[in-house]
Amino acid sequence: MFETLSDRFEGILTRLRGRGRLGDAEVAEVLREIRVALLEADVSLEVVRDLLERIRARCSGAELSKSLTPAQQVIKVVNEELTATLGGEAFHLAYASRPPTVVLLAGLQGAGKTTAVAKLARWFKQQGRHPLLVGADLQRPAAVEQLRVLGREVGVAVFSEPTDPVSVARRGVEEAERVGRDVVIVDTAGRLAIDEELMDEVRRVAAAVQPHYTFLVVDAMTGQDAVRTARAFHETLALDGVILTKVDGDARGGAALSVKTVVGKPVAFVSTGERPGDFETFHPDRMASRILGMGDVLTLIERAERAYDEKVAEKAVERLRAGRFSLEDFLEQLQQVKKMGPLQNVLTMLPGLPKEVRDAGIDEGQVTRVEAIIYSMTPAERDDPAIVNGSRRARIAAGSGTTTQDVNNLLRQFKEMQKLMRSTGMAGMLARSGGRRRKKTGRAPKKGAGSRN
Ligand SMILES: Nc1nc2c(ncn2[C@@H]2O[C@H](COP(=O)(O)OP(=O)(O)OP(=O)(O)O)[C@@H](O)[C@H]2O)c(=O)[nH]1
Ligand SMILES: [Mg+2]
Repeated sequence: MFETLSDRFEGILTRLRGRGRLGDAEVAEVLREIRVALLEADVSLEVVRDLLERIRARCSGAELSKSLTPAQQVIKVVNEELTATLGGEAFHLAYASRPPTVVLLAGLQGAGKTTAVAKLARWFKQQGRHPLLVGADLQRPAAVEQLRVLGREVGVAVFSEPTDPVSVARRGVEEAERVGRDVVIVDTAGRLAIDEELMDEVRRVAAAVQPHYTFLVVDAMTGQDAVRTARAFHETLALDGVILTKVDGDARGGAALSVKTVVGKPVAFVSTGERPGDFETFHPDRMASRILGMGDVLTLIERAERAYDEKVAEKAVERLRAGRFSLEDFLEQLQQVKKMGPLQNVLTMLPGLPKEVRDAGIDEGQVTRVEAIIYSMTPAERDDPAIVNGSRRARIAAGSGTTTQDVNNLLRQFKEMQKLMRSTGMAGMLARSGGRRRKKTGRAPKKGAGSRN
């Protein structure tokens, strides 16, 4: 999501950086370009107007700071206003003082409700909660079974019975109370379009369980339709927020940017893929930075903290510092990074990554080949790749089912990487990102890749 918009913005901002003083004409030109970029990204007209007006007002006068260049000022203003448009603060979920906290998910057919129920359950588990899933979609015979499969995958129990949605939902909450679950997530039936029957059913379910949170699940790929759907649902079902799914597809981002302004409720979570872990809290500020090509370091650090094995990370940093980073360490790091999700997703979050590199993409098959090659090396070779001579190369290639060319490439790239790490001081970088995080959360630094030095 947001690729095209992000490319556009990068172009606009790069040109801007080359400028000195910005006159009214220049500001007007930049605003025009931003407008085109937003409309292309399928952002609703109303939102574009509103956003541009706020940027214009702030760029043409009062708050210009002396410490920033004109271009930096414009970028700062755009970043802040974009953040506001995306909802400002990240969604904060407050638990019911008397558990269970009841969460209801609604939405059109195929939007990703059932998948999101399971993902949300996993998210709650990571917050230390004990959810129960309730299958109140009795429309499709397979719907409850689908939920049970997903529930098993994330290790969360599912309650359902073949009665009617309202009674299932009510009894589901009672069951949670009985067995001491502190969160209940109710999955409901979808329809092809908004019709009275659908609204009526979901309204009755809501009335029966009085959810603390009602989230609408919408498919980001449907663009402005998603926003219209959200508005219609909000009129009958007092929403608390939106769960935007399939943002891993080629959605242009218009929905994410329009929901808050048009519906008045923020995007609370985004679903970024089909796997249970592809789900996260929506952070407007990070998203804005990502759109502006500033990367998304915080999300990356958070994911790294979740996925990284502390001991492995510690060892790697030690060895990096000592200039003893070997292919063995590299292999371990590769496996850690793979745990963070598809490499392509990780790549798009890196700040300042040249567009060509991002577009070239990562060939996951290539990663598997690299692993195979390292597995075929002896410990001594992994420790000191310089000893890998011609006959060793041939042996490694044969052992890994690759060619000597592949082995050569890896060894060359590894050597370049070692050089790069020495010159950029990777260890120092890790320490810095940890410092940022510390400040933000006010917690003592956690031990892990993101905060080690
Ligand atoms: N790529 C991608 N696919 C997703 C995402 N979320 C859901 N899907 C897929 O979308 C399809 C529909 O998801 P469901 O969770 O069954 O949708 P639903 O809203 O429960 O559908 P109904 O119960 O029929 O109304 C499934 O194939 C999911 O795997 C996502 O974030 N990214
Ligand atoms: Mg479903």
